[in-house]
Amino acid sequence: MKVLFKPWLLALLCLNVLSVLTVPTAQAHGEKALEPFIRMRTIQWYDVQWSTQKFNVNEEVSVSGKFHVAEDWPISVPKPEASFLNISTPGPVLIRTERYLNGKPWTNSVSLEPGGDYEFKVVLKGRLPGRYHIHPFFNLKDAGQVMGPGVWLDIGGDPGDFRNTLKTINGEVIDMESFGFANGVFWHLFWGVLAAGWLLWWVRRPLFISRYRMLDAGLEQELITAQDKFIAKAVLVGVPVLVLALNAVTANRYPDAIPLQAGLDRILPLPAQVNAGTVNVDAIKAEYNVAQRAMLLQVSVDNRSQGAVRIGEFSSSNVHFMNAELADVGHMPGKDDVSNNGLSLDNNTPIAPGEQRTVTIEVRDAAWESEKLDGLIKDADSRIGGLLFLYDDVMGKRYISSISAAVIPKFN
Ligand SMILES: [Cu+2]
Repeated sequence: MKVLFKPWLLALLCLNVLSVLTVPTAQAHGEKALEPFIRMRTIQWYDVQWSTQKFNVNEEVSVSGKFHVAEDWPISVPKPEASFLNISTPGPVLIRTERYLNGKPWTNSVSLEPGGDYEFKVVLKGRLPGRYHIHPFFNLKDAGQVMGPGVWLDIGGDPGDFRNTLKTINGEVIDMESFGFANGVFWHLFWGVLAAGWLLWWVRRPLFISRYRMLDAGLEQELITAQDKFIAKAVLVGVPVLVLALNAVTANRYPDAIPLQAGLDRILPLPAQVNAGTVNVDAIKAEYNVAQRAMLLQVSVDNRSQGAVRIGEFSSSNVHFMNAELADVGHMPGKDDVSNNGLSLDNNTPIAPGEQRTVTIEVRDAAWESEKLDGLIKDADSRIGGLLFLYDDVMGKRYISSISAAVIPKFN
């Protein structure tokens, strides 16, 4: 075989390699695709952290954190009456072994209460080695997925070492990686062959046009033979009988089985925070300056706590805007998508106990654009939502307020 040198092919190849090399390391996989008002005003994640980001196959890792369910839940998003916390992974690289909500074992979906705070923990086990981008996320029934903060996990080791055995209620130890595999393959093939055979039985004969002509000629009696009718009757009776018989065989063989659960777990939100009512924050208005990529939030802070508080952070859609003035006190967020020093106040003096102050917060950062949060002003629901973190450094306390306000865009 003669190999021809094709310059255009080489050029194409170079271009390809170049595009791979120059691709930015940040990867998007849909977390920014959801409308900003859903990302900002449904599940508000905070304090999310991983026990480790480097581990081996078979080793356990846990992700824990909290989330607030926004009071100002968007009107167009169905209420979180059935919600499931899951982990987004590129394929079966981890297995989930345990999951908790507010310290309680959590198997099914749960109904979340707007205004409530919850604490979660998910335990996972490494299955396939590699470097993966992983998020905890919520599946909200009829609304879709709301992503939590993402991290990179490095799983080392040998995939052959992976063990996933468990003990059944009868005391039998089974390997979950292969248990029932042959059985599953057999039944898929069995029904597949039966269905394909039934189709072929009809398809092998002349099809639409010729049958239509016969119908037109009044020969419909000849379209279906006595043999066709016999086979149809055999299938009609045989399939249900087979299903019922095999079901009886299975039930007999595994008498102690727990059915797949389809109910809802009932887990109430954490008791109202001790700080509730001690520092009240009310958002008055919000203005977004498109050219400056700056959100101006006017909030009224009513400090009824015992100590002076300072605004340290505004967090929305897993973006943490930190008050640069407070960076020294070490309120750094967890390993989240973005964190920065984009927050500044018109008055940085601590808000004294008993003081009621209207504060203008400027959150100026390219993240509004890069995280596609500025799409808010083009939405039919232009309301911003997020968590405002206030700190009492003397008492070592943190107060969290979920705020929301309608956003007025400014174009100059
Ligand atoms: Cu991600």
